[in-house]
Amino acid sequence: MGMTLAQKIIRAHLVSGEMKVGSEIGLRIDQTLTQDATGTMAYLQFEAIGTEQVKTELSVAYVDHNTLQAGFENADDHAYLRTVAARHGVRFSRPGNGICHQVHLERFGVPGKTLIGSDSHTPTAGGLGMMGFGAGGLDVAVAMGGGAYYITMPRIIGVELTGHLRPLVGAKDIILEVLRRLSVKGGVGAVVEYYGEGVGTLSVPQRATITNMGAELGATTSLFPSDEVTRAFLAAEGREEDFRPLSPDPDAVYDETLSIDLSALSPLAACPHSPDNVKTVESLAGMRVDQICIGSCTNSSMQDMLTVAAILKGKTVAPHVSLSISPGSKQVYTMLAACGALTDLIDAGARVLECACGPCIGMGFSPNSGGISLRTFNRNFEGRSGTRDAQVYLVSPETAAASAIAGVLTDPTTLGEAPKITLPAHFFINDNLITMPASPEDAPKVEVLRGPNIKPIPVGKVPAETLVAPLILKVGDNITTDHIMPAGAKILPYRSNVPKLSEFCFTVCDPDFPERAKKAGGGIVVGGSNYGQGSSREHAALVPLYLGVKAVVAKSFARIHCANLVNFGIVPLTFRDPADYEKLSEGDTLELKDFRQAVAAGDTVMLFDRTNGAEIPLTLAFTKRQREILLAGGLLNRTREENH
Ligand code: MIC
Ligand code: SF4
Repeated sequence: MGMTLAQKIIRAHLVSGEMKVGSEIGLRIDQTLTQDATGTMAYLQFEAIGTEQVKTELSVAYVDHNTLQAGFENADDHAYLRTVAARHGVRFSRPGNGICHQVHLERFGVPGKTLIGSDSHTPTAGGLGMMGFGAGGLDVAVAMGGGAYYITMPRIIGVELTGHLRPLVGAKDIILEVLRRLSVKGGVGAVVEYYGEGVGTLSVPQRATITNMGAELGATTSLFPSDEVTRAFLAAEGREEDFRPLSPDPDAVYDETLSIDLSALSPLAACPHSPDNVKTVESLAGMRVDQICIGSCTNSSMQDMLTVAAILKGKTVAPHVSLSISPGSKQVYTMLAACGALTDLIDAGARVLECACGPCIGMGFSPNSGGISLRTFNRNFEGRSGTRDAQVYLVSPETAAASAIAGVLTDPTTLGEAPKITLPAHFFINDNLITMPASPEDAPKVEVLRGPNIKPIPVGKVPAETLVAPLILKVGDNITTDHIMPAGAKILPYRSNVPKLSEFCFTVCDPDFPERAKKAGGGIVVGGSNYGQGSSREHAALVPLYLGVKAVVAKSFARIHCANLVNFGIVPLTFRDPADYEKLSEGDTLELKDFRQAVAAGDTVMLFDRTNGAEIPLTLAFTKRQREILLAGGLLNRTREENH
């Protein structure tokens, strides 16, 4: 039986387990990346593990998230990252060099290799035929130390692309169509693999827009083949030697398939507050908009920026609209300047920002109260923009640019002729903002700088014999890590200061949660389905751990968050019968008898609600490895035990 491309790359990197859908496999990791908002924790953990030099082929530490320096915290963290990277064999991408996923695609991604990153959009690399996974910082730390990365062997969803996009319809519209069909849960447990004659019509950055937002499907990762388009991209980056052709076998068998005729697609928009709440732009056209943001790791390539510049050239942004543009990397930014397109953007009234995540993570540019913001980003979760009652719509750069001029949501295909853009055959290459690490001989002499904002990491505890704890919070379906541990310009500076961060935990759902949790000395959280979707931030586990959360009971969990809970010794439990969710109320006292025994070996544990007498069976779906981690009080404890 033929294999899909994902299966081939997995087979080539398999270090443990069986390639049977649903069973745990361990993968050898060739490259790692971190970004600053998750990187400080990742390197603190790497230091705690005690490995001197990274054992990967390549590891890069990026600074792209916490770039507004409204106090000393972010700058201190940057200095820590710069020095800890130099000390341990990690390349350092300085602030100003760009967004991790865009820069990694340009300068480091290699078809057929594996990459894990402490950021959920690491699957962007799938646009190059590289298998990228988002992971918690601790998993990245372990991989930097040469350890395997564990996932559940995914099923493969094959997406066949036929035809070609009409002018002014973008790659964003393709992935919004996939999201419309599959939903934010549709990719859970799966790799989404693209194939078919339509693939060859898409550039690498367009493919990367699509694989990037596979994260919003809940997918383990997404993948495109590596073909002549990939070769041309790598050649333009001066790295043709990294090219190798990769494709699925002609008789590859997919577990599920769907087919998209690119020629039939029209511009789409994901409406508030979920990336799968997709409607046609045509059906929403005419809606007044207040703000438009173009950029983010999803849509900030040279191709995107040139398209936007061509649409804006000679025009003016509507008087009531504020337009921000963040190019994805220094490479894109300098090329825009060199070809004059930057002038067109500035002249039209765009507020051009530095090449970083910026508004995507609420690092500035929050909309006005109740404001309508169109964004070319990948997430429109409630409150993420920094304005709680803002209404965020996710759209293509084409739609964003057309709407910026009109001042109302506008279908770009109604503009007439598509502007012609020409991409340079050779990109501008200057890696001067990537600092090489010290040599292994000089590394011990590097002083690692730690500012006062860096506080110790909380350590997990072993599960109680019998757990008796209050139900301190009950939430609904699709709770994101932005609900659990909000981000934004005010909170992100505390990513290496868990005690301070804890003041904001779950405040999007309930402003009193941190106080209540502290008073109760911790407890149990109950959630609905797809609990913990979204980002890879392990702070969504670390901070609840700090507040004393012992277990989370949910209908189902998102992959990365579930792994993070286990890594920090918080036990994720699922309802055997989802209807039992209704039987539990906030404030109830819950009892889990023989809890430790169940974590060690059981597949079921009975939850007894002492307040109303309900008895509810819960499932523990853990592998032997995960049970060992939980019994050790977390992965850090276990890895240290193994190393000493
Ligand atoms: C995000 O897009 O939510 C982030 C910010 O990039 C996160 C990482 C983080 O919380 O630092 C992600 O996607 O993993
Ligand atoms: Fe940065 Fe936004 Fe991409 Fe996250 S989704 S890495 S915040 S640009």
